Amino acid sequence: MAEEVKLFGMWASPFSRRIEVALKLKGIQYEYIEEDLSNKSPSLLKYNPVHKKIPVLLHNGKPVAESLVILEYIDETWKHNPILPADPYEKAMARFWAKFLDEKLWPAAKKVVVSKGEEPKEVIEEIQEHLKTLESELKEKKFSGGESLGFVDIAANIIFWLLVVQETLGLDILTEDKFPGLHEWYQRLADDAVFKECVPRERLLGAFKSTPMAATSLQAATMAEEVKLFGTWASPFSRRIEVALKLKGSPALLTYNPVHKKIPVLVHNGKPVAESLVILEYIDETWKHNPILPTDPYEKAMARKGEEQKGVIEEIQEQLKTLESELKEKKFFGGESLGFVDIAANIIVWLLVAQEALGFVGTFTNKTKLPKI
Ligand SMILES: N[C@@H](CCC(=O)N[C@@H](CS)C(=O)NCC(=O)O)C(=O)O
Repeated sequence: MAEEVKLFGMWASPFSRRIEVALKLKGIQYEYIEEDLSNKSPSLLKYNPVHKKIPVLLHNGKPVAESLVILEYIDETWKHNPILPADPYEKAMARFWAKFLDEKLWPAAKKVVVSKGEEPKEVIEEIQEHLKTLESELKEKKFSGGESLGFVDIAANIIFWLLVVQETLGLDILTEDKFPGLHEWYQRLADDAVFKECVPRERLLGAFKSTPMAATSLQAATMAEEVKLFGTWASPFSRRIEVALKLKGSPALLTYNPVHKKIPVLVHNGKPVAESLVILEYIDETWKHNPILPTDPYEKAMARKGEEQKGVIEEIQEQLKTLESELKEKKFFGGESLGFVDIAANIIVWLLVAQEALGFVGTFTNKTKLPKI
């Protein structure tokens, strides 16, 4: 049987571009399926029901999700042109730095796009702190597996997205004089033929310059009051904001402009505000009539806490449900004996303790709700 390799991706996503780099480096033929993330295909939802995100690699009918997991899968399946080092310590270090890129640098870089509209000083400092860490690690050695691209180089493609953001917003975050070591390294990456093919710089610049999010970050506050809500009809989070705006009474406050990006985002006089609970408070403080939050500071604190807590509990329950269905009839995640996931799942014990300590016994999980867990 011929091998079947399919990649569900999205052109602008650094995560799906990582997989393309790896497949091209290995010379693996694959079928690429472009996803519309505002209208995800049934296949994507079927193959990545947990995160519902691209990229997903489908290899002979078996789906693998999460870009770093997919990279390792590719490297173990097709062993030529290795991406990860063979030495266990070197390998651990490569995984460590890839994780650093995804868990530290990327979340900070994302914040710059949805920042308050003025120069996002704190966010820039946070990003530069991470870049400094990366630069000093680079001094010690090259990340890459010697002369060819390695795991960390591939994961570090997010740097090119950061460069596009900085160019679009006219910011100086990562420049040659600030980070000469990093500059030299990413120039080397940019010259690599496979890498070049998988960083759609020009297209990203074009798309990014035309998104309302970028435009609103750049534009100065307009004269007339302008309020836009970016949302989707099905999201309870964007519906929250609609309720608040309607409560404040002026239909003119709300100009619909549904963009299926990260939602909800409220744009007031060119300044974007994200996160539904943060937006609710912003609305309440900006238009003070028909208050939403109590005036008493203690009652206000309780209202904030209650909302936050409800959201967190729902999120935990959702994730436990996913785990429960993954466990199925197995004794352990690892089958008959303890495995990798069981060991990682020790955090459930901490959750049970927290549940008891906070007086939430049975809220997160109990015998009837989640019997297998
Ligand atoms: N940790 C994931 C991140 C993937 C990711 O964030 N994918 C985004 C596109 S860049 C996505 O599918 N978003 C859709 C959504 O959040 O609904 C990975 O490494 O694969």
